[in-house]
Amino acid sequence: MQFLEQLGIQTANKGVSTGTKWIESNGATIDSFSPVDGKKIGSTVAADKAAYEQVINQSLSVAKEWQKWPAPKRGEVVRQVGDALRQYKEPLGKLVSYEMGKSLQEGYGEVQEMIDICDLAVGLSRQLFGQTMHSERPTHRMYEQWHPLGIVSIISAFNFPVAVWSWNAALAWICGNTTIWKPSEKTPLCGIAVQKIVAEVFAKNNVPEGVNCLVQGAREVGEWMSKDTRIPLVSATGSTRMGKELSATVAARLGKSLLELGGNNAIIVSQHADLDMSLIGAVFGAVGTAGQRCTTTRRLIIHESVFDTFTAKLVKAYAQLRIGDPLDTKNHVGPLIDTAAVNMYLSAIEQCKAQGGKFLVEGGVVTGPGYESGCYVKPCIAEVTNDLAIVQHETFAPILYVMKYSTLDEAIAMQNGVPQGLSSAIMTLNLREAEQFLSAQGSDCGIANVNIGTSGAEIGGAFGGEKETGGGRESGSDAWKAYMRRQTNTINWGNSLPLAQGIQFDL
Ligand code: UN1
Repeated sequence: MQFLEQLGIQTANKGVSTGTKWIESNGATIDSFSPVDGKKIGSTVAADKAAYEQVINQSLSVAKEWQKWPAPKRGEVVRQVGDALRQYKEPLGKLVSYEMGKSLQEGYGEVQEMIDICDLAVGLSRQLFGQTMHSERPTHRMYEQWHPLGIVSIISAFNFPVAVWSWNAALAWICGNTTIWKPSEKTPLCGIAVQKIVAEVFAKNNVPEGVNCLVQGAREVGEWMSKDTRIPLVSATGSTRMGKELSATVAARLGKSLLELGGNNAIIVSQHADLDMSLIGAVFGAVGTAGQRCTTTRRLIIHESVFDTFTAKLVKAYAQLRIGDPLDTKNHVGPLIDTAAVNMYLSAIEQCKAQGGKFLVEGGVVTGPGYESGCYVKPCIAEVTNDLAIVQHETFAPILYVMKYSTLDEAIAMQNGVPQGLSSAIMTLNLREAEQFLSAQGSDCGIANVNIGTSGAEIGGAFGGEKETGGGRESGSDAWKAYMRRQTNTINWGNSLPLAQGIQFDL
């Protein structure tokens, strides 16, 4: 396949790198199979402890030097990374689509998201602002400044195999940190492709070897990182279960973690909604990325007066969905990541039925020519109540739960009545409803939208959520502060030393 060649992906690829150098490792072989056609794309090698140590030591040895680069100079390098990603958008988008299974449109969208964060980071590199305060003492000045942390490790998930890494990496670099990336072991080749693109830009700019590192591996490598006191910040995307373990380990050494975990996102469809517009938001939210986004719409909370009309529209729209090869732009829905995910989808459907869910659109595995990988499933819709155990749980698959409400208070309570708190939306043309949803007593999520679905957040806003979503914020707004340490400075430019709080201490 031409895109693999363009990206320098081979049949066998080393998996540990400090930039331009690729390090030998005796770790396990990680094979990458495409969920699109079940074929093996290539393989890589996980880091063993020695290779991991080599990476950490190299990264540590250059951290101080990189910090001395003025932030706008680091930003200039990130600007060039963005340009390189523009050049590689087509092959990289195709690899994302082929290795992960999302539609080609979404594969390109993911690379676009990388380009967008680079642009944002370039501007930010001149805006790492601290505040100044007025001192209570005469001839004193107070201000705060932001310093780099050191090494930032980034653990990313298969569903956004490149974009979420870039949100972290682009900001971490302009903030003066080095990064060590552990991509998902389900999408390792995306990591290799990106490593090569960035290495070329970094080398051209004489960025020290070790600022951008790659460490392939499974859970074990993540554990090394969480225990490693040389890594001040571990940023991780994945399941709530993983996040709970990782954050406990990082907290035990008083390190920082930045978590982006599960969502159980709902759209409230009010009787005052534009139903045609709501339909697009709901269907894309539920079936985009085959239901494998953290921001996927998992629940629709529909006003009882429009429930039948809206669910009829949904059922009709689902009948038109084309499931198949995501690289063929005629298709809407690609495969799930692997057959383990298919089994979880099937088990969730079983549990939903056993708990009383009534299917309006039946699910099931798609078989036949073109579906040999066994990873293609039918997006389905079940009518439920919010309290069902399966509805409270995030299943990474295109299963949409619909439920009825009669008052907005009740709808908001249902929207908030799950353990997760990532994204939420209301479809309404009624100002009072919209504002109530956005008020402090409204949605409890990190993201709350009006007349937009739950997925597809832009890079400029802070991304993340509350409760079991983990509380972290990445990408825009002031999320950069997570990658720096704050220092408060008080300077006395007078000729006496008055103490704060009026304390007298004379010698
Ligand atoms: C994720 O699913 O982990 O808002 C990230 C969105 C995308 C990012 C999703 N911009 O759907």
